[in-house]
Amino acid sequence: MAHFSQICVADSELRPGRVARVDGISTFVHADTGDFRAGSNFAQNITGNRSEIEPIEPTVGDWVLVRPGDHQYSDEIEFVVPRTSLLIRNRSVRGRSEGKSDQQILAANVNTVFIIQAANNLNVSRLEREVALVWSSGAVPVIVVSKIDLIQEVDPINFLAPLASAAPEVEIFAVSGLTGVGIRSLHRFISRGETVALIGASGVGKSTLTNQLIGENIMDTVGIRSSDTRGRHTTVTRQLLPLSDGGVLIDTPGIRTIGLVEGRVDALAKTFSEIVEFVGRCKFRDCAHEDEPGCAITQAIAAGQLQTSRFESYKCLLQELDDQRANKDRGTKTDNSREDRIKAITARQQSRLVK
Ligand SMILES: Nc1nc2c(ncn2[C@@H]2O[C@H](COP(=O)(O)OP(=O)(O)O)[C@@H](O)[C@H]2O)c(=O)[nH]1
Ligand SMILES: [Mg+2]
Ligand SMILES: [Zn+2]
Repeated sequence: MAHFSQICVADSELRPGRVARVDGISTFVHADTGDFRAGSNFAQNITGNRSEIEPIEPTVGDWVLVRPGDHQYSDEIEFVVPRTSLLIRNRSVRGRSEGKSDQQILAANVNTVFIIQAANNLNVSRLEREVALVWSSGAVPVIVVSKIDLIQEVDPINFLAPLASAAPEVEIFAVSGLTGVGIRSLHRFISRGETVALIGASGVGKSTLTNQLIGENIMDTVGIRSSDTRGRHTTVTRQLLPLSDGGVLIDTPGIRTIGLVEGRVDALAKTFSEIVEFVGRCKFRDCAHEDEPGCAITQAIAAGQLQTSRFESYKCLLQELDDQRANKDRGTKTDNSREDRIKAITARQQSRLVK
Protein backbone atom coordinates (compact mmCIF):
# COMPACT_ATOMS: atom_id res chain seq x y z
CA MET A 1 0.00 0.00 0.00
CA ALA A 2 3.01 2.29 0.34
CA HIS A 3 3.13 2.59 -3.46
CA PHE A 4 -0.52 3.53 -3.46
CA SER A 5 0.00 6.54 -1.20
CA GLN A 6 3.17 7.49 -3.09
CA ILE A 7 1.21 7.61 -6.32
CA CYS A 8 -1.62 9.61 -4.74
CA VAL A 9 0.73 12.16 -3.24
CA ALA A 10 2.81 12.51 -6.39
CA ASP A 11 -0.25 12.86 -8.61
CA SER A 12 -3.10 14.59 -6.81
CA GLU A 13 -5.24 14.61 -9.95
CA LEU A 14 -6.00 10.88 -9.54
CA ARG A 15 -9.31 10.02 -7.85
CA PRO A 16 -9.89 6.80 -5.85
CA GLY A 17 -12.93 4.60 -6.41
CA ARG A 18 -14.12 1.02 -6.62
CA VAL A 19 -15.29 -0.79 -9.74
CA ALA A 20 -19.04 -1.31 -9.39
CA ARG A 21 -19.93 -2.92 -12.68
CA VAL A 22 -18.26 -4.12 -15.85
CA ASP A 23 -20.08 -4.81 -19.06
CA GLY A 24 -18.73 -5.43 -22.53
CA ILE A 25 -18.26 -1.74 -23.22
CA SER A 26 -17.89 0.20 -20.00
CA THR A 27 -16.51 0.08 -16.53
CA PHE A 28 -18.55 1.85 -13.86
CA VAL A 29 -16.69 3.23 -10.88
CA HIS A 30 -18.26 3.91 -7.50
CA ALA A 31 -16.87 6.90 -5.60
CA ASP A 32 -17.95 9.11 -2.72
CA THR A 33 -19.17 11.61 -5.26
CA GLY A 34 -21.33 9.08 -7.13
CA ASP A 35 -20.96 6.44 -9.83
CA PHE A 36 -19.42 7.26 -13.15
CA ARG A 37 -18.27 5.55 -16.32
CA ALA A 38 -14.55 5.25 -17.03
CA GLY A 39 -12.34 3.76 -19.71
CA SER A 40 -10.02 0.89 -18.83
CA ASN A 41 -7.72 0.63 -21.86
CA PHE A 42 -4.74 2.05 -20.01
CA ALA A 43 -5.24 0.33 -16.66
CA GLN A 44 -2.17 -1.09 -15.00
CA ASN A 45 -1.45 -2.85 -11.74
CA ILE A 46 0.29 -0.84 -9.05
CA THR A 47 3.60 -2.64 -8.89
CA GLY A 48 6.51 -2.20 -6.55
CA ASN A 49 8.59 -1.05 -9.49
CA ARG A 50 7.07 2.04 -11.05
CA SER A 51 8.94 1.65 -14.34
CA GLU A 52 7.42 -1.77 -14.90
CA ILE A 53 4.04 -1.84 -16.63
CA GLU A 54 1.65 -4.68 -15.86
CA PRO A 55 -1.61 -4.23 -17.84
CA ILE A 56 -4.73 -5.41 -16.04
CA GLU A 57 -8.46 -5.74 -16.78
CA PRO A 58 -10.31 -4.02 -13.94
CA THR A 59 -13.10 -6.14 -12.49
CA VAL A 60 -15.97 -5.56 -10.09
CA GLY A 61 -14.60 -5.01 -6.59
CA ASP A 62 -11.28 -3.57 -7.75
CA TRP A 63 -9.95 -0.48 -5.99
CA VAL A 64 -8.77 1.92 -8.66
CA LEU A 65 -7.28 5.35 -9.30
CA VAL A 66 -9.02 7.27 -12.06
CA ARG A 67 -7.61 10.13 -14.07
CA PRO A 68 -10.45 12.59 -14.64
CA GLY A 69 -11.02 13.43 -18.28
CA ASP A 70 -11.12 16.82 -19.91
CA HIS A 71 -12.74 18.15 -23.09
CA GLN A 72 -10.50 15.85 -25.13
CA TYR A 73 -10.25 12.65 -23.09
CA SER A 74 -12.75 10.62 -21.06
CA ASP A 75 -12.21 9.52 -17.45
CA GLU A 76 -9.69 6.68 -17.47
CA ILE A 77 -8.78 4.08 -14.87
CA GLU A 78 -5.04 4.34 -14.60
CA PHE A 79 -4.10 2.13 -11.63
CA VAL A 80 -5.57 -0.96 -10.02
CA VAL A 81 -4.59 -1.68 -6.40
CA PRO A 82 -3.19 -5.22 -5.88
CA ARG A 83 -6.08 -7.59 -5.15
CA THR A 84 -6.46 -9.29 -1.78
CA SER A 85 -8.64 -12.00 -3.31
CA LEU A 86 -9.83 -12.93 -6.78
CA LEU A 87 -12.88 -15.02 -7.51
CA ILE A 88 -12.38 -16.67 -10.86
CA ARG A 89 -13.79 -19.72 -12.59
CA ASN A 90 -13.13 -21.79 -15.66
CA ARG A 91 -16.08 -21.99 -18.04
CA SER A 92 -15.34 -25.65 -18.65
CA VAL A 93 -14.44 -28.38 -16.19
CA ARG A 94 -11.32 -30.56 -16.45
CA GLY A 95 -9.40 -27.69 -18.08
CA ARG A 96 -9.70 -29.15 -21.57
CA SER A 97 -9.74 -25.95 -23.56
CA GLU A 98 -6.68 -26.69 -25.71
CA GLY A 99 -4.34 -24.41 -23.84
CA LYS A 100 -6.69 -21.51 -24.40
CA SER A 101 -7.77 -19.79 -21.26
CA ASP A 102 -11.52 -19.73 -20.84
CA GLN A 103 -11.73 -18.06 -17.49
CA GLN A 104 -14.28 -15.67 -16.12
CA ILE A 105 -13.33 -13.28 -13.38
CA LEU A 106 -16.29 -12.84 -11.04
CA ALA A 107 -15.08 -10.37 -8.41
CA ALA A 108 -12.02 -9.01 -6.63
CA ASN A 109 -11.28 -8.06 -3.03
CA VAL A 110 -14.06 -10.15 -1.55
CA ASN A 111 -13.88 -11.18 2.13
CA THR A 112 -16.71 -13.70 2.23
CA VAL A 113 -18.56 -15.59 -0.48
CA PHE A 114 -22.09 -16.79 0.12
CA ILE A 115 -22.45 -20.05 -1.78
CA ILE A 116 -26.17 -20.31 -2.44
CA GLN A 117 -28.01 -23.55 -3.09
CA ALA A 118 -31.78 -23.94 -3.03
CA ALA A 119 -33.10 -26.28 -0.33
CA ASN A 120 -35.26 -28.11 -2.86
CA ASN A 121 -32.33 -28.71 -5.19
CA LEU A 122 -29.19 -29.44 -3.17
CA ASN A 123 -26.18 -30.66 -5.12
CA VAL A 124 -23.26 -31.97 -3.10
CA SER A 125 -20.71 -32.37 -5.89
CA ARG A 126 -21.43 -28.86 -7.11
CA LEU A 127 -21.01 -27.64 -3.54
CA GLU A 128 -17.55 -29.23 -3.30
CA ARG A 129 -16.53 -27.34 -6.44
CA GLU A 130 -18.00 -24.08 -5.18
CA VAL A 131 -16.19 -24.40 -1.85
CA ALA A 132 -12.89 -25.21 -3.58
CA LEU A 133 -13.36 -22.23 -5.90
CA VAL A 134 -13.84 -19.88 -2.97
CA TRP A 135 -10.92 -21.19 -0.92
CA SER A 136 -8.82 -20.87 -4.06
CA SER A 137 -9.81 -17.19 -4.41
CA GLY A 138 -8.52 -16.21 -0.99
CA ALA A 139 -12.00 -15.40 0.34
CA VAL A 140 -13.86 -17.38 3.02
CA PRO A 141 -16.84 -19.53 1.94
CA VAL A 142 -20.16 -19.55 3.79
CA ILE A 143 -22.94 -21.87 2.65
CA VAL A 144 -26.40 -20.36 2.45
CA VAL A 145 -29.23 -22.80 1.78
CA SER A 146 -32.05 -20.72 0.34
CA LYS A 147 -35.78 -21.38 -0.11
CA ILE A 148 -35.93 -23.22 3.21
CA ASP A 149 -39.66 -22.38 3.26
CA LEU A 150 -40.15 -25.03 0.57
CA ILE A 151 -38.99 -27.81 2.89
CA GLN A 152 -41.24 -29.40 5.48
CA GLU A 153 -38.39 -31.33 7.03
CA VAL A 154 -38.88 -32.20 10.67
CA ASP A 155 -35.18 -32.49 11.41
CA PRO A 156 -33.14 -29.63 9.90
CA ILE A 157 -29.86 -31.07 11.22
CA ASN A 158 -30.48 -34.29 9.33
CA PHE A 159 -31.49 -32.35 6.27
CA LEU A 160 -28.24 -30.38 6.13
CA ALA A 161 -25.99 -33.30 7.12
CA PRO A 162 -24.85 -34.14 3.55
CA LEU A 163 -23.71 -30.52 3.10
CA ALA A 164 -21.92 -30.51 6.42
CA SER A 165 -19.87 -33.58 5.50
CA ALA A 166 -19.14 -32.17 2.03
CA ALA A 167 -17.82 -28.94 3.53
CA PRO A 168 -16.22 -29.74 6.88
CA GLU A 169 -14.61 -26.30 7.37
CA VAL A 170 -17.55 -24.17 6.31
CA GLU A 171 -20.41 -22.54 8.23
CA ILE A 172 -23.90 -23.35 6.96
CA PHE A 173 -27.01 -21.16 7.22
CA ALA A 174 -30.55 -21.94 6.12
CA VAL A 175 -32.66 -18.98 5.01
CA SER A 176 -35.73 -17.96 3.09
CA GLY A 177 -35.64 -14.92 0.89
CA LEU A 178 -39.40 -15.12 0.76
CA THR A 179 -40.25 -15.13 4.47
CA GLY A 180 -36.99 -13.57 5.70
CA VAL A 181 -36.26 -16.50 8.02
CA GLY A 182 -32.55 -16.78 8.89
CA ILE A 183 -31.53 -13.59 7.11
CA ARG A 184 -30.56 -11.73 10.27
CA SER A 185 -27.75 -14.16 11.05
CA LEU A 186 -26.09 -13.23 7.76
CA HIS A 187 -25.77 -9.55 8.61
CA ARG A 188 -22.59 -10.05 10.62
CA PHE A 189 -20.73 -10.87 7.41
CA ILE A 190 -21.60 -7.55 5.81
CA SER A 191 -20.59 -5.11 8.51
CA ARG A 192 -18.53 -2.02 7.77
CA GLY A 193 -15.55 -2.61 5.50
CA GLU A 194 -16.63 -6.14 4.53
CA THR A 195 -17.34 -7.28 0.99
CA VAL A 196 -19.57 -10.29 0.36
CA ALA A 197 -20.14 -11.89 -3.04
CA LEU A 198 -23.01 -14.24 -3.82
CA ILE A 199 -22.48 -17.17 -6.15
CA GLY A 200 -24.82 -19.94 -7.26
CA ALA A 201 -26.74 -21.32 -10.19
CA SER A 202 -29.39 -19.22 -11.88
CA GLY A 203 -32.68 -19.24 -9.99
CA VAL A 204 -31.35 -20.23 -6.54
CA GLY A 205 -32.51 -16.91 -5.13
CA LYS A 206 -29.41 -14.69 -5.16
CA SER A 207 -31.23 -11.52 -6.14
CA THR A 208 -34.07 -12.20 -3.72
CA LEU A 209 -31.56 -12.68 -0.92
CA THR A 210 -29.72 -9.54 -1.95
CA ASN A 211 -32.96 -7.58 -1.68
CA GLN A 212 -33.57 -9.02 1.79
CA LEU A 213 -30.09 -8.04 2.91
CA ILE A 214 -30.46 -4.53 1.53
CA GLY A 215 -33.99 -4.21 2.78
CA GLU A 216 -35.36 -2.84 -0.45
CA ASN A 217 -36.03 -4.02 -3.98
CA ILE A 218 -32.99 -3.02 -5.95
CA MET A 219 -32.24 -6.19 -7.84
CA ASP A 220 -34.84 -7.35 -10.30
CA THR A 221 -35.86 -10.91 -9.69
CA VAL A 222 -37.47 -13.39 -12.05
CA GLY A 223 -41.22 -13.32 -11.61
CA ILE A 224 -41.71 -9.76 -10.45
CA ARG A 225 -41.67 -8.38 -13.95
CA SER A 226 -43.00 -11.44 -15.71
CA SER A 227 -46.17 -9.63 -16.74
CA ASP A 228 -44.26 -6.52 -17.70
CA THR A 229 -44.10 -5.64 -21.40
CA ARG A 230 -40.35 -5.85 -21.15
CA GLY A 231 -40.75 -9.47 -20.15
CA ARG A 232 -38.35 -11.40 -17.96
CA HIS A 233 -35.71 -9.24 -16.43
CA THR A 234 -32.86 -11.02 -14.68
CA THR A 235 -29.42 -10.01 -13.53
CA VAL A 236 -27.22 -9.68 -16.58
CA THR A 237 -24.34 -7.74 -15.12
CA ARG A 238 -22.42 -8.04 -11.91
CA GLN A 239 -23.06 -5.35 -9.42
CA LEU A 240 -21.48 -3.93 -6.37
CA LEU A 241 -24.05 -2.70 -3.87
CA PRO A 242 -22.91 -0.53 -0.97
CA LEU A 243 -25.12 -1.25 2.07
CA SER A 244 -26.29 1.22 4.69
CA ASP A 245 -24.39 -0.55 7.47
CA GLY A 246 -21.09 -0.04 5.63
CA GLY A 247 -20.61 -3.40 3.94
CA VAL A 248 -20.72 -4.16 0.25
CA LEU A 249 -22.58 -6.92 -1.62
CA ILE A 250 -21.67 -8.27 -5.03
CA ASP A 251 -24.39 -10.14 -6.91
CA THR A 252 -23.10 -12.30 -9.78
CA PRO A 253 -24.93 -13.74 -12.76
CA GLY A 254 -25.87 -17.40 -12.36
CA ILE A 255 -22.98 -19.75 -13.02
CA ARG A 256 -23.72 -23.09 -14.66
CA THR A 257 -20.29 -24.71 -14.69
CA ILE A 258 -17.76 -24.36 -11.91
CA GLY A 259 -14.37 -25.10 -13.46
CA LEU A 260 -11.48 -24.68 -11.06
CA VAL A 261 -8.65 -22.28 -11.68
CA GLU A 262 -5.38 -22.54 -9.84
CA GLY A 263 -5.31 -20.06 -6.99
CA ARG A 264 -4.29 -20.45 -3.36
CA VAL A 265 -2.26 -23.63 -3.03
CA ASP A 266 -4.12 -24.88 0.03
CA ALA A 267 -7.58 -24.67 -1.60
CA LEU A 268 -8.06 -28.45 -1.91
CA ALA A 269 -6.53 -29.09 1.50
CA LYS A 270 -9.18 -26.83 3.03
CA THR A 271 -11.99 -28.27 0.93
CA PHE A 272 -11.08 -31.86 1.79
CA SER A 273 -9.53 -31.31 5.20
CA GLU A 274 -10.51 -34.78 6.48
CA ILE A 275 -8.71 -36.45 3.55
CA VAL A 276 -5.52 -34.46 3.79
CA GLU A 277 -5.07 -35.94 7.24
CA PHE A 278 -4.47 -39.35 5.61
CA VAL A 279 -2.51 -38.25 2.55
CA GLY A 280 1.20 -38.82 3.04
CA ARG A 281 0.61 -41.57 5.59
CA CYS A 282 0.68 -44.38 3.00
CA LYS A 283 3.51 -46.88 3.10
CA PHE A 284 4.66 -45.98 -0.42
CA ARG A 285 5.41 -42.37 -1.32
CA ASP A 286 3.93 -42.78 -4.83
CA CYS A 287 0.87 -44.68 -3.58
CA ALA A 288 -2.03 -44.54 -6.07
CA HIS A 289 -4.44 -45.44 -3.25
CA GLU A 290 -5.82 -48.39 -5.17
CA ASP A 291 -4.67 -51.78 -3.86
CA GLU A 292 -1.21 -51.01 -2.54
CA PRO A 293 -0.37 -52.52 0.83
CA GLY A 294 -0.19 -50.03 3.69
CA CYS A 295 -2.41 -47.46 1.96
CA ALA A 296 -3.72 -45.05 4.60
CA ILE A 297 -6.59 -43.93 2.37
CA THR A 298 -7.98 -47.44 1.70
CA GLN A 299 -7.60 -48.22 5.38
CA ALA A 300 -9.49 -45.06 6.36
CA ILE A 301 -12.28 -45.90 3.93
CA ALA A 302 -12.47 -49.49 5.23
CA ALA A 303 -12.59 -48.21 8.80
CA GLY A 304 -15.44 -45.86 7.93
CA GLN A 305 -13.33 -42.77 8.67
CA LEU A 306 -13.52 -41.55 5.10
CA GLN A 307 -16.29 -41.58 2.48
CA THR A 308 -15.37 -43.13 -0.87
CA SER A 309 -17.34 -40.41 -2.69
CA ARG A 310 -15.32 -37.69 -0.97
CA PHE A 311 -12.05 -39.31 -2.01
CA GLU A 312 -13.31 -39.65 -5.59
CA SER A 313 -14.22 -35.93 -5.66
CA TYR A 314 -10.84 -35.03 -4.27
CA LYS A 315 -9.02 -37.05 -6.95
CA CYS A 316 -11.19 -35.55 -9.65
CA LEU A 317 -10.52 -31.94 -8.64
CA LEU A 318 -6.82 -32.63 -8.13
CA GLN A 319 -6.67 -34.03 -11.67
CA GLU A 320 -8.52 -31.01 -13.01
CA LEU A 321 -5.95 -28.66 -11.51
CA ASP A 322 -3.11 -30.80 -12.89
CA ASP A 323 -4.63 -30.66 -16.40
CA GLN A 324 -4.95 -26.91 -16.02
CA ARG A 325 -1.33 -26.54 -15.10
CA ALA A 326 -0.27 -28.67 -18.07
CA ASN A 327 -2.44 -26.57 -20.37
CA LYS A 328 -0.96 -23.38 -19.02
CA ASP A 329 2.60 -24.57 -19.58
CA ARG A 330 1.75 -25.51 -23.14
CA GLY A 331 -0.02 -22.23 -23.80
CA THR A 332 2.79 -19.80 -22.94
CA LYS A 333 3.18 -18.32 -26.39
CA THR A 334 3.99 -14.62 -26.66
CA ASP A 335 0.93 -12.64 -25.71
CA ASN A 336 0.48 -10.02 -28.42
CA SER A 337 -2.41 -8.20 -26.83
CA ARG A 338 -0.37 -7.73 -23.67
CA GLU A 339 2.51 -6.23 -25.65
CA ASP A 340 0.09 -3.91 -27.45
CA ARG A 341 -1.40 -2.73 -24.21
CA ILE A 342 2.01 -1.99 -22.71
CA LYS A 343 2.81 0.10 -25.79
CA ALA A 344 -0.50 1.98 -25.48
CA ILE A 345 0.02 2.70 -21.79
CA THR A 346 3.59 3.91 -22.42
CA ALA A 347 2.45 6.15 -25.28
CA ARG A 348 -0.27 7.65 -23.14
CA GLN A 349 2.15 8.32 -20.28
CA GLN A 350 4.55 10.05 -22.66
CA SER A 351 1.83 12.18 -24.25
CA ARG A 352 0.77 13.29 -20.80
CA LEU A 353 4.34 14.30 -19.94
CA VAL A 354 4.70 16.59 -22.94
CA LYS A 355 1.24 18.13 -22.39
N1 LIG B 1 -40.19 -20.26 -2.15
C1 LIG B 1 -39.16 -19.45 -2.32
N2 LIG B 1 -38.89 -18.94 -3.53
C2 LIG B 1 -37.84 -18.12 -3.68
C3 LIG B 1 -36.97 -17.80 -2.60
N3 LIG B 1 -35.99 -17.00 -3.06
C4 LIG B 1 -36.23 -16.81 -4.38
N4 LIG B 1 -37.34 -17.47 -4.76
C5 LIG B 1 -37.91 -17.52 -6.12
O1 LIG B 1 -36.98 -18.16 -7.01
C6 LIG B 1 -36.95 -17.50 -8.27
C7 LIG B 1 -35.55 -17.04 -8.62
O2 LIG B 1 -35.12 -16.08 -7.69
P1 LIG B 1 -33.95 -15.02 -7.99
O3 LIG B 1 -33.70 -14.27 -6.74
O4 LIG B 1 -34.26 -14.23 -9.22
O5 LIG B 1 -32.75 -16.02 -8.31
P2 LIG B 1 -31.29 -15.70 -8.92
O6 LIG B 1 -31.33 -16.11 -10.34
O7 LIG B 1 -30.35 -16.57 -8.15
O8 LIG B 1 -31.00 -14.24 -8.72
C8 LIG B 1 -37.99 -16.37 -8.17
O9 LIG B 1 -39.20 -16.82 -8.69
C9 LIG B 1 -38.10 -16.13 -6.68
O10 LIG B 1 -39.35 -15.59 -6.31
C10 LIG B 1 -37.29 -18.39 -1.30
O11 LIG B 1 -36.60 -18.17 -0.30
N5 LIG B 1 -38.38 -19.19 -1.23
MG1 LIG C 1 -30.34 -12.75 -10.10
ZN1 LIG D 1 -2.45 -44.76 -0.49
